[in-house]
Parts: sequence; C-alpha cells; structure tokens
Amino acid sequence: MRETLLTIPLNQDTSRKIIHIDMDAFYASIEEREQPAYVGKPLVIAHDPRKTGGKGVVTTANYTARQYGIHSAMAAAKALELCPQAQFKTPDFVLYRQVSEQIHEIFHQYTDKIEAVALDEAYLDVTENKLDQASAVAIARQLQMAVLKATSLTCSTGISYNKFLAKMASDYRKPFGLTVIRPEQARLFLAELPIEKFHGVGRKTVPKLQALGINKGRDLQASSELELMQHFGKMGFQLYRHAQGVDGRPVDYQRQRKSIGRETTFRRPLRSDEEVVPVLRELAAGVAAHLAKAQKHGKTVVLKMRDQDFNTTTKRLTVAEYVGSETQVYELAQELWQTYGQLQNGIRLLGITVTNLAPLSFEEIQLPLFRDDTPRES
Ligand code: TTP
Ligand code: MG
Repeated sequence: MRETLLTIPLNQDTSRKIIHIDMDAFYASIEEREQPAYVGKPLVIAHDPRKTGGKGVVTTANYTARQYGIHSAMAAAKALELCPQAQFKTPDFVLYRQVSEQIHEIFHQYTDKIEAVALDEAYLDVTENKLDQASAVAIARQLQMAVLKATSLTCSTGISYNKFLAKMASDYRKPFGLTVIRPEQARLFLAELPIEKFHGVGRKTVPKLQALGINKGRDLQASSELELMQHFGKMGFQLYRHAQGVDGRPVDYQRQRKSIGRETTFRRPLRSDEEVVPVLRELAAGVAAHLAKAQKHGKTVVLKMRDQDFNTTTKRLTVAEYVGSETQVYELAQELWQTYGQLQNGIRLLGITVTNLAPLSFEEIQLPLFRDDTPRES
C-alpha cells in the first residue's frame, strides 16, 4: 500500500456510534411477502410496459431480476427486454409507507436521533440510546431481528463512527448483512473499495476518476486534497475526506429536506448547447431518481451555472403543478438554460435543484413517477 501524505491534518472524530439501516430490495420484498408465488422468480416493481405503451420506470427489482441486469430507475421497457419472463407489479406506495412507519417505530425504541434518507433507509445515532446499550453492534443486531419479526422483511446494517462509513458498511453485505467498520479498520476497508461504490460518486464521475488512474479507495487516499478539488470541486473535497474515513456530518434528526439537487463541474469548460444538453439530462435523471426515492416532488426548479471566472448564477422557475419526473425536471431546466444560459465565457459548473418540496400524496404518486410524458401545466 502506498503511504499517504496528509497536507492538512483532518479531525478524525471516532467517538460517535452510527448505524445505517437499509431494507433489502424494499418494495420487491414487500410484494414477495404479500404474494409468495413471486419468490425466486424475476419480479420488477413497475407498471407493466405492455400495458402502458412502453412507458414507465423500474422502482426496484428483486434479486432474481437483478441477475438479468435490471435495476432501479431503468426504463420498464428495457427491463422487459432484458428479461421477457419477468413479472411486473404496479407499486403499492400506501403499503410501502405503512411498512416504513412500522420500522421507524422500532427505531424509536432505541433512539429518537433518526435521520430518514428514504422510506427504507435511515441513520441512527446510538452513541447514547434509550436502552443504555454500549454496543452499537448489539443494537444493530436487535434492530434487524425486531424488523424481521414485525414485518417478515430483512434489512442490512452498517455500524461505524460516522455516516459515510456506516452507509458504506450497510451496502457491503446484502441481504441481511451486518458490517462493522471500527476506527482502526476504516482506512483499509476504504482502500479496497472500488470508487463506483463510494457514496456520492455518480455514473458520470467514475470514468473521470478512472482517467486519473483512480480505481479504488487506495488511489483516492494517495491523492492530494488539492488535486481532487481541482478536478472535482466540492465533491473532490468530500471525496478526499471520505477516503480518509472522515465525515463530520451529524445525524440530522430534525431535518425536513427542503431541496434535492445535483451538480457537476467540468475541467474543460463547456462551450456549446450540444455539450450542455446531455449534462442537463443526466442531472435531471439523477434528481428525479432521488426525488422518487424520497417520494417527493417540487414546484421550483433551480438551475445553477458557473463560468470560467467563477461567476455563479442561479435562476429559478416555479410552476403551478408539482414536478418530479426526469422529463419534467429536464424540460424546466432546459427552459431556464434557453433563457439565461451564457456560453461566451464557458461553463464550468451546472447544477439542477428541485425545491418547494412536498411528499407525493396517494393520488399523485403514480403521476410523476411513471408518466414521464405527462405534459407540464404551468
Ligand atoms: P434502495 O434502497 O436503493 O433499493 P432496494 O431497497 O430496492 O434494494 P437494496 O437491497 O439494494 O437496498 O431503494 C429503496 C426503495 O426506493 C426501492 O425498493 C424502490 C425505491 N426507489 C425508487 O422508487 N426509485 C429509485 O430510483 C430508487 C433507487 C429506489
Ligand atoms: Mg434498500
């Protein structure tokens, strides 16, 4: 292993005990529980593309279907192509919400310091907890058993001293895994981790990192903070810290997410609409997937643009009806770009954020998630 030269001493706080919990194939496992005939056969939670004229998006798929390459946010039509014998089940969000509430009740038996990231995913700070249980591992195990008993569903847990590591740990062994990363193990665990597994590294960033010879956590650990920031801006700053096992973010148990956004920086500034459009599409897709997972939609789309001289402009567009689908978000961002976009000084950064968020209500749920062609009403 290469030695890392730390330029700035990092504040390595290892005193907290954080658990990240993530339900296994959440929607699909619930449907399997309701309908045991699905078990062992490929199951896709989406409207059947044969009945929607090819429209719709996969919310999730059971592990059997994933073996065919089917995954969340994929077009349902593509899933059908990959696995013609797959069964399609229309999502039942009312039921998924109920299960989510049920698992949260269990979490609250241990602590009220709970940050819900999605219906099926939460961070718990159990440094102090209602049972005075010193072992976070024991709590995680108890939680998994309690969730199983109450819901007949499995979840995976990750335990560590910060949120980033806990999240990486819960993903390490699925389903029904329990992974602990202790302070002295963190650097080695991260060294072995492929960069595409790092939380916060999107599909677009992977090839950029690889082009720099960064394939695993160990390569990030050997990179300087300056180098990573030069290439990846704010994300580089985060990556640098995370690769060293540092993450000071608290478990934000009072948080009500106000906005959901994505942004990306370019080393070589963009100079044409042809370069900008695919980026806006990619950003809109990312934002839409995150909105879907959080079961939110919003009324305002914000476009952030930065030029070569670091002049940053944000422009917003508010519409009468809530938006959440990739197409809706993209179209509004594109409208903002058409109106305010300036190319003469190059574009160094683009970001799309949806704000004015509200939870999808039962009636609205299927609209932004699955009718990607829904015309905008504004
Ligand atoms: P995930 O935890 O990402 O996926 P999962 O629980 O289905 O599978 P895993 O075992 O890998 O954790 O998301 C939780 C639920 O959120 C998922 O069951 C469906 C929903 N979801 C969407 O609706 N759209 C999306 O793009 C994603 C990623 C998830
Ligand atoms: Mg999950």
